[in-house]
Amino acid sequence: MLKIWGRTNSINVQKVLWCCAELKLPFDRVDAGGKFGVNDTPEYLAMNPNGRVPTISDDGFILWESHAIVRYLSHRHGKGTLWPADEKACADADRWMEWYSTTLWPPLQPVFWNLVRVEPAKRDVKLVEESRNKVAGFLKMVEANLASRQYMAGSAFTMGDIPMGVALHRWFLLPIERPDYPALAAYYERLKQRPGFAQHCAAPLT
Ligand SMILES: N[C@@H](CCC(=O)N[C@@H](CS)C(=O)NCC(=O)O)C(=O)O
Repeated sequence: MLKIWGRTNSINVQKVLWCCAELKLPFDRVDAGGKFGVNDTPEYLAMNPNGRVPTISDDGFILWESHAIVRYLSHRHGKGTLWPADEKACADADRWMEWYSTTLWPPLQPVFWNLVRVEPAKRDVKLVEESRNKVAGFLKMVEANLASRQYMAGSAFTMGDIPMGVALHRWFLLPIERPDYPALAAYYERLKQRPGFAQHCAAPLT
């Protein structure tokens, strides 16, 4: 059976758990990272020298990096659904996953980190405001993309919606000023209806 190492409040672990739920894949999960430790042990580092969560073992095949895992599982078990049959739709979904990593998450991470994980007196307020502004600007692109489609890569839910969904959950729950993006808000509501999101990704931010 598929084994997943990672704490459930990690954005990167949540992507993998949601992906498994969409694919109806059973798995065993081991708490790791944060207060659980484990990811600094020699055994874990032998699997994942990056020392981060998530890591998976698929019958002994070890893989880490959340997007690589989502792509692997989607390709293996979700051809025609999470992994679109149409090559162009597939590249489109993949593009948004890359964009999350290179563009959206780098400024969203410090907003999340400062407002959720750092005690108020130690927050970098200037960085939060600069980053909040950048995120708002970047999400305008997503708002435009969603003006003509229900999901990031077209009319169907794909792997490209998983990183976007967990990022938007943080954006909508953080105590920050947000521009009004109606297509984005409707999209987030659609994602919230998905049982896999509700089960693994909808918790308050911790
Ligand atoms: N690019 C990696 C990032 C992994 C990562 O930074 N994971 C965080 C949790 S979201 C982590 O392991 N933090 C250390 C810890 O939890 O102890 C991925 O997408 O899997």
